[in-house]
This record gives sequence, structure tokens and C-alpha cells, in this order.
Amino acid sequence: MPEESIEHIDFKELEQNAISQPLVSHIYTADPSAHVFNGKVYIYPSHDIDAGIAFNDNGDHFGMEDYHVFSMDSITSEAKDNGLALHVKDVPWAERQMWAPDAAHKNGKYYLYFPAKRTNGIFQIGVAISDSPTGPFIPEKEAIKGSYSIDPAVFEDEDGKYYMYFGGIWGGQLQKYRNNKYAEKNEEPKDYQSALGPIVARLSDDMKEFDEEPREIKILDENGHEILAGDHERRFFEGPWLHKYKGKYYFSYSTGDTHYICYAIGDSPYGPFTYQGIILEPVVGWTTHHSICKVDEKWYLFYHDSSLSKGITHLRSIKVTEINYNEDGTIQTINPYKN
Ligand code: FUB
Repeated sequence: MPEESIEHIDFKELEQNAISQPLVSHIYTADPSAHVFNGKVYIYPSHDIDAGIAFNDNGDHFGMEDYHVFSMDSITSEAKDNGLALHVKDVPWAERQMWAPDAAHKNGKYYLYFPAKRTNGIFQIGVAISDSPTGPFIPEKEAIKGSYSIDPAVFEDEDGKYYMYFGGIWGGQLQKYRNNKYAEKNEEPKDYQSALGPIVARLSDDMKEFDEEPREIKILDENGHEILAGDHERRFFEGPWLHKYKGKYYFSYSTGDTHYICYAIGDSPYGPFTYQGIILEPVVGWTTHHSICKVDEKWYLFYHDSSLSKGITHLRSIKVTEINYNEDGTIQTINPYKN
């Protein structure tokens, strides 16, 4: 992921124009996955650090080592840091790069899902379990069988089934897979071919495995055609999220190098989803990553930007803002910095 030029940014003005301020400022946090468990808001973010690694397109400078969970009594209260929840040194199969996590709650247990690289440099997704939403979490000895790439997001449907969405291209390695199989020679499709889709798999009853072969999701344009790999303003890049609004499934994601959070709507958790538009315009910093969560009958977008670190792409801060739906179910686009 290349570093963008930040020389032209007036950070004082930016802070004044920002629609929301960092929820956490004593450490850097990113990729916030938010959930309401037992009436309280819990945020599962990445914990950004400066690992002293040079910037590159593989995202090696995102050298995160652990997770902290944040809790909020209400959407306007302070985000409390509940301390170390999981460290990479305690995960037997993982070596480095604890990227964007998510969590789920079932039958009194809490499950933290996280991507990390093995010693061979390949990302997989693991699960760690706790009796508390804030951890500490005890990791399973091995990664989830058949998992790959990054950015797990777990959605609980109204029928009690749980689905994991995952995947990210470039540093997230999704371009190396076809039909769930890795090959070093695989690359992104050509511009005129269908873009690579994110992946979904239903989780097993014990929440520790996939209950089925992961499937690729199709994102369609307004004519029912698959979004093409060359359509960088709309194609899936990373950061999948799924929420349900008025009976429809909303799949949202980052477009990576065009820096949008956008969304597509479908009738099933497996898709296909039809592209609808942009939820969040670009933020300061190369990456953009979000979650959507209903708190007390209102819907919120949790996201991050690099304004606190004055534009350092791998030192980000989590934020929250309300999202609004139009009568027809479309989402009003948010500009993170009002002009
Ligand atoms: O935080 C590391 C990576 O940056 C995440 O996994 C991506 O979604 C991007 O936000």
C-alpha cells in the first residue's frame, strides 16, 4: 500500500472540519468492528504501532502485534480500553501482522476472529475464545481450516446462523487464490475480467470452523453484470462487512486504491449483491475500513482515519458517526470532513 502525499494537508483545519473526533487517543487504533453485546457497545479494532518497517505495497508496515477491546456504556460515552486481549506471541500458528479483527457472541462465549501471517508469510484467520467480551481470549492451536486472506467479519442472521466474510487483495493475498486454492502464479484478473469477489462461509455450531466450503460472492452492477477488475471505484478490495436493514442484506467494503467505503444490496447472506453507491468518502490515510452497527434504534458507521498522527497511514484512530437511510433503503453518503 503506497503512502499518499500529505504535504498539502492543513491538519488544524482538517481537525476542525472533521465530523467526528478519535474515540481513542492514548494509542493508535484502526479497522473498528463494533457490536452491541448485552446492551453495551464493544469495539474490536486493530492496534496500530510503528514497527519500523518501510512502506510497501504488501502492507508490511502494518506490523501490529496485539489487540485491545474497547467498551462504551452508550454511543456518546468514553471508549474504555480494557487492556491486552490477545498477543501474537500467544498464538501458536501465527508469527506477525495481527490485522483487522472481528468478534461474535454465542451462548455466553465470545469469539475473537483475527488474521495473521504464519512463518511462511501466508495469511490465515484464527479464532480465540473468552467468557468475557473484553477478553483475555484464548487462541485455538491452529488457524481455521480452509481460511485464507484477511479481514474476517462475522454476521449473525436472524435465524441464529453465523457467516464469516473475508478477503482482501494486494497485501491481503486474495489474488493468489482461485476456488479456495493458493497458487503463487495467480494474480488479479485483467481489467476487462470480473473482479475477484470477497469470500463467505457459514460457521460451525461451535464457531471454531467453517461449516461449508467457502464461496466467492458476486457484486453486480445496475445491469446485473459482475463488476470488472478494472473498475477500481466499485470493485471489492478489502474490509467486508454485512448488516441487515429492513429484511435486506447490505454488503459493504473498501475499494482500496480509490479509498471509498461503498455498499451493495442483496436478498441472501451469500449474495449476489447489487452495487448501490458510496457510504464514506475518502479519509486521511491510505486505508479506509469500517463496520456498521445499530445502537438504540440508530445506525452508526465506525471507521478510522490518520488525522491524529498527521497523516501517517499505519497510525490510525477509530471514529464513529451516525448513518442515515433514505426512504428507498439507500444510504446517504458521508463526507468525513465538512467543507
Ligand atoms: O489494518 C491492516 C489492514 O489495513 C486491514 O486489514 C485492512 O482492511 C486495512 O485497513
